Amino acid sequence: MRRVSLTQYLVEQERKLHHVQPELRLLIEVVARACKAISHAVGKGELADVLGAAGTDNVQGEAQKKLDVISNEVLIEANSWGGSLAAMASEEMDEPFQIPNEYPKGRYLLLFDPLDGSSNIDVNVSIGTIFSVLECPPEVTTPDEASFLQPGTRQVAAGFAVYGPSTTLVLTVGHGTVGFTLDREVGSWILTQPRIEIPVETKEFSINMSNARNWPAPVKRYIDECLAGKEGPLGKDFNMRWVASMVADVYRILSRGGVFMYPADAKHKEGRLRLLYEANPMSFIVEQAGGAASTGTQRILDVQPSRLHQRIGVILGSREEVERVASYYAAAR
Ligand code: AFP
Repeated sequence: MRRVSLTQYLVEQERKLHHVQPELRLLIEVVARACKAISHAVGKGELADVLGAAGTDNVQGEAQKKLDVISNEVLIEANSWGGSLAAMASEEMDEPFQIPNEYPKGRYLLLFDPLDGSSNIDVNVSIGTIFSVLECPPEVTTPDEASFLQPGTRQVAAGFAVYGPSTTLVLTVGHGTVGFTLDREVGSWILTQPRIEIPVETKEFSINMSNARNWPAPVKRYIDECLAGKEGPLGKDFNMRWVASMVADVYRILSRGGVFMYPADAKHKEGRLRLLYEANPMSFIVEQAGGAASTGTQRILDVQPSRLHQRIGVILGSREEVERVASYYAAAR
């Protein structure tokens, strides 16, 4: 089999399809390189004293882990000097990060969740990094929060890395979704899934069942029907998985189908997941793989963000099931 590296893949996209500009290619390569460094730190674990709490809270009042802070620093440092970016925004930082004056500014905005699945860091379960790329509005020289408040349809690239049994990188530049695996000895990302397609229907659902008492009626209806199995209205037995790292749950859905749900509910009124750092990039990736992503009442990618750290309800994965859940929301209105 011909081994295609990330660089080669991006150069080929640039040459054949002209939809990856050199500036965007450099940006994606730098993010992927930072993910390698984070993967390395994650892999060392206890040996490098990177586990445990950092002793600080992020803007959302969540206790930060040492690896949250390290991953954020790695991404900021790696992406400050390349000249592709106008600014960055991170789930772990209150305000947008401005590119230091000593470096040239570029046309893109980078958003990231440096280490998704923090609760899994100390227990050696898969975690990851999620990123999204937008164009900086043309008239803006010093991007502020408003510059980042663009609907997910405006993303020019999105991806995520999973630090699991193998280290993988899923990427879309708006022309399908592809996957790479890190060859750890060589230090190179190799294209291992040239075309990811989510099966249209599924028999697997992914939700935190401990929130059941708080769910809205349409979600309760759908999960009750899944649990009813062959004898129920859906006529098939379902399986359930919940890793509590969105990167790992979405990776599984990209590999073998399924539906992932973290809806807005009575406890998480706006939803639990972050629109700009989690929901938008994952929805872009899932749609590009033939799946669907909805809040229950609206396509996620069409949502106009109102705040940088906004949260939102998320239902994504196999198209048929996402549409079924959305139809239950419509019926309940
Ligand atoms: P963190 O990034 O704050 O660790 O949260 C992980 C996450 O945003 C997402 O990756 C999981 O799907 C979800 O939260 C898990 O939430 P619960 O702990 O409520 O199940």
